[in-house]
Amino acid sequence: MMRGRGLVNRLAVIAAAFLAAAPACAEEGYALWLRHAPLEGEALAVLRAAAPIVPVMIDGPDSPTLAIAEDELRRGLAGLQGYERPRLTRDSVEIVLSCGDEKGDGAAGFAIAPERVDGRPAVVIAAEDHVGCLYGSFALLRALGQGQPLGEIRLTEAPAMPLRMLNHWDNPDGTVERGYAGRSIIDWWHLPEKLDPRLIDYARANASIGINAIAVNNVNARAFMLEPRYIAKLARLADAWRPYGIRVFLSARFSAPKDIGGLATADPLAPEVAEWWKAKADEIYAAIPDFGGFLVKANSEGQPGPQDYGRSHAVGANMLAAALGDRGTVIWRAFVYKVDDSTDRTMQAYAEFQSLDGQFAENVIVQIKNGPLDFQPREPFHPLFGAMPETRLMLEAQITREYLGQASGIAYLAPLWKEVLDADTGRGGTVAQIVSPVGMAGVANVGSDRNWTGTHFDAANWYAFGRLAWDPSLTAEQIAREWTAQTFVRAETPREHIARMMLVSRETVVRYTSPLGLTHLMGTGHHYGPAPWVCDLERPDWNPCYYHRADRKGIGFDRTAAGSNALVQYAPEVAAGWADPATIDDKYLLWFHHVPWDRRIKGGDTLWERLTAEYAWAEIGLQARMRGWEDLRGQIDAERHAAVAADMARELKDARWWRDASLAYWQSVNGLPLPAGARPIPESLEAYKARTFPEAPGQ
Ligand code: GCW
Repeated sequence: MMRGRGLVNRLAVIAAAFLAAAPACAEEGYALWLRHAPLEGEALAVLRAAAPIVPVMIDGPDSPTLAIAEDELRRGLAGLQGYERPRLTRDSVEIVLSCGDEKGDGAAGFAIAPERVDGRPAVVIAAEDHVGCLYGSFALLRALGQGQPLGEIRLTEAPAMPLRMLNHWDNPDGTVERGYAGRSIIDWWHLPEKLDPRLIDYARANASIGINAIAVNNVNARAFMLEPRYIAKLARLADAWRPYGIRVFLSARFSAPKDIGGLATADPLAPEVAEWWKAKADEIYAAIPDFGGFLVKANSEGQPGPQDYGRSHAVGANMLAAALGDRGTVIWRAFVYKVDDSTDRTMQAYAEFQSLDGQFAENVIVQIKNGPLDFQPREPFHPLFGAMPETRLMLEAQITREYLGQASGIAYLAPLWKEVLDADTGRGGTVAQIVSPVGMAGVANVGSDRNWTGTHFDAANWYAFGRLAWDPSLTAEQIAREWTAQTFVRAETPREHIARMMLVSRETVVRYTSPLGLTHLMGTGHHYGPAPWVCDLERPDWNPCYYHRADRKGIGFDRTAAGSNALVQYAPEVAAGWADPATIDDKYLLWFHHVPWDRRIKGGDTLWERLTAEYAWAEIGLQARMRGWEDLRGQIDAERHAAVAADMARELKDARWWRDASLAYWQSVNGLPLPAGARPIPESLEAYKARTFPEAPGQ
């Protein structure tokens, strides 16, 4: 039965919506893509005529989730209609939410269609459960926000992946590992009594793009976050986010039974250890009945794990999985490499995990970074994708730009993630097809900065991550367009301009940091600027020299059969495509091959000429982008225009630094002159080497 509101009630709600929707005074980016800026021209006229501010009807029982959906629609419609005084007419289109069960996670998605309800025109958002209706409400606003007329919106969508997750690398003291947008948004000190309202806005933004799981703390985890006082804090977060369809996960430290449990061991085969985890899980579920489970970084970069007791990853993960039972999931990371292992680092995860295929419990997911190294500006896809058919595999992406300029400049990451998702593994499908039955996790890039992500354009990465986890077949271009329309500007010309600028931005970063398949050349620790000369760190695989292998004759890492033979970890047809330096796609050339400086490569230039050109193209591209942005002055609000212009200026400066320092170093190795006409390098190699950055964030 339709539950409508009485007229008086409706007017009261209209008034409240009207006040709540008072326009923000400055464009600081806080509203993200939920800005709902007034439509213009015909789109505005159509919406105003069709759907005066309020009419949202709920067909069926109410719930906190539906109250949110209703509120979002009201806010959104008010914003899109330019806060006009509402007008109810007999012909007003009503938005009807027809939402089935209160319980449910929205997995069945939603359908939106114009219909007649009780003889009146309506747009019906139908779903099997309330979260589905919430997703549908946001989808309706997204379509309207791009200027689609209300009566023409027909959508039927369901998420492609069950788990659409953010991994926070936030520490309980408020710092964020690899965080570049201020401090953690989670104030553990004042929880559980005080919940920052920002955490509700956070849930809104996440729900609007379909994110349904959040691991709240750093994978380099502190054991005390499993203590009762933290469980109470976590429960407060879970309660706040539940109506938004978001489940909480906790990063768990494998040695917790020893660290906080008073046991002498954390051996996964010791009965008292298994009992300790079981009791811990029971305690968590008593407080958080829908707790998602544990995310674990084990035996990686100094973290404890089952191998400390001679047990495999599978044994460790399964012990935790048994503690959770059918209540939750263990997400076990495959990001591992060892101090005492001289195998090519990019081969170590495969070497440790592939043979464990089929040994992991049903409620274990193995989470694999997009590439075999570590979130570099470009990597080939991880060879474990497709190589563990009996294991649930999930993709881990990094939204925070640890190796791509952090919160400086612009790098729109959807093209990077698409490159991986669309890669054909040669073993049962593309990466997207392999992970779709499970999910995707992204290392979050949000912090306490007013605009959430440090730069305005970094919000596009958060947005794009959610959209791709919802539907990996979306193109980077589509996502850039829809984000731009909702965030900056809807008009075709400037919108296309911005979308195009976004689309090339990551490639530009690749050009000046990691051209032609070079990788991991960033400064030690902070991972910001260039340091290809670093060769003497204790662990060989922390040195840029380990990766570029530049010598007088050539540069690049030979991963063919003559070298580390990393190629053998890929399906034969994939490996064949990369095996020959003459035919491999240039973007992976130096990842897989050591190539003489004077070798002529595709296009006819020598490697050295081409390398120097890559840096120059990046510089030219950035200059053109700055001019293009200048042309948008007046079409974007002044605050954000100025902030982005400053980001761009910083990136140009950094790209020159990357080019100058890198070329100075390569020349010191190969003794070659710069090609004729190249811009001279302003400082000496020694001067670049001497730069230090104690103030660099996120370490
Ligand atoms: O990229 C590296 C980072 C570490 C991080 C690690 C990981 C959380 O430099 O800061 O630690 O990856 O993914 O575990």
